Amino acid sequence: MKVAEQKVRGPVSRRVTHEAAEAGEERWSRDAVKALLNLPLPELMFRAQEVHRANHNPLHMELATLLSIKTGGCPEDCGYCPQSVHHETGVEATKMMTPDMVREAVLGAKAAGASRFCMGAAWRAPNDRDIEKVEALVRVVKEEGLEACCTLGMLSDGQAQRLADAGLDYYNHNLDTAPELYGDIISTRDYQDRLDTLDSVRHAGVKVCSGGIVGMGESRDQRAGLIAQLANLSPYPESVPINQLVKVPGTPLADEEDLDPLEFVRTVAVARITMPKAKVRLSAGRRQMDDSTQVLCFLAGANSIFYGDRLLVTGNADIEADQALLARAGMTTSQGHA
Ligand code: SAM
Ligand code: DTB
Ligand code: SF4
Repeated sequence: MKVAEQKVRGPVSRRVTHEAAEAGEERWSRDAVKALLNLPLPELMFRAQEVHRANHNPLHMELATLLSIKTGGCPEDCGYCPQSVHHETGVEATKMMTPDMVREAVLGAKAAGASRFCMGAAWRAPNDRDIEKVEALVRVVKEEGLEACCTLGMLSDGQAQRLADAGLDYYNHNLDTAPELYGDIISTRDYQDRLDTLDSVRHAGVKVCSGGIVGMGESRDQRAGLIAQLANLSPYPESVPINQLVKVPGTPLADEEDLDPLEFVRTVAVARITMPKAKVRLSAGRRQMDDSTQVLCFLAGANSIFYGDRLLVTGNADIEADQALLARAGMTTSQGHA
């Protein structure tokens, strides 16, 4: 089958395991993904462009704005994250935002041209009282006419259903890295917990947003392992954020070596080829990336960016700089030409 013809297919499985991929119940083997990552760059970019153009308007860029609705004080020990209580990063824990605070942020994002609004909370897993409050926040986003996304940690089936009933469009929960590296980065939950939450989200009828982080010291083979896991979800995620590690002082990964930017571009291209219809989002790390690398990522098939002055607690690329970059590249957003 030609890569451009790869389709989302097959029934939604109730329990996805990473052992299933290793047992061969998969569309994309790690070796096949690695073979794509190993292609000469001109060949890889051509293949990614073919798939991108067969499935999307290559000029269009989605703008998604993030808001941290409950910051810091998280009991998990994710090695990359400034919001964990296990790391001394100077991030102050806050209470959850009110619907009025969220509405103000949504109106700002809408005025700046965003079409998707993603609310993040520094929780291991919300409790049912938290979910009730988030339902009200989802309704605020929907009232203002934006797509609503949340990232709140692990969810039960019932919690995912309540968010679905409130109108949630997407739930973000990243696999973050390859299964065998996961335990070196996070010890307080495991890979299967992540897959189980994605399963609950999928079964509640909420679209899945799941991706990972590049630049945490992983090998090319391990980047292939992450992409194969995502691409073998059945169906694969509708939205795939590819984050470059933001090195925050005080986190265990603060001094990680810089990754060759072309490795990041390759990862985006392979996400595009293996998940043809997904929105592939060039996510965290754009502030630290030069314009040319970002444009290479657009050419490799990235068709969404986080847009707004902040990610969750760290700074993002400036809105004016993004508008200028999209205009220079001749690209459009849902508001028309940038
Ligand atoms: N607490 C929830 C969870 O972990 O699922 C939701 C928020 S959490 C901050 C969402 C995602 O942000 C993480 O899974 C990770 O992929 C990404 N992230 C966190 N810190 C990052 C960093 N320093 N650089 C890049 N991505 C990061
Ligand atoms: C995702 O994949 N990246 C976003 C979002 N989902 C929630 C978070 C990036 C966080 C970057 C570091 C920070 O500001 O906390
Ligand atoms: Fe907590 Fe999420 Fe940060 Fe992990 S990534 S420490 S779960 S906020």
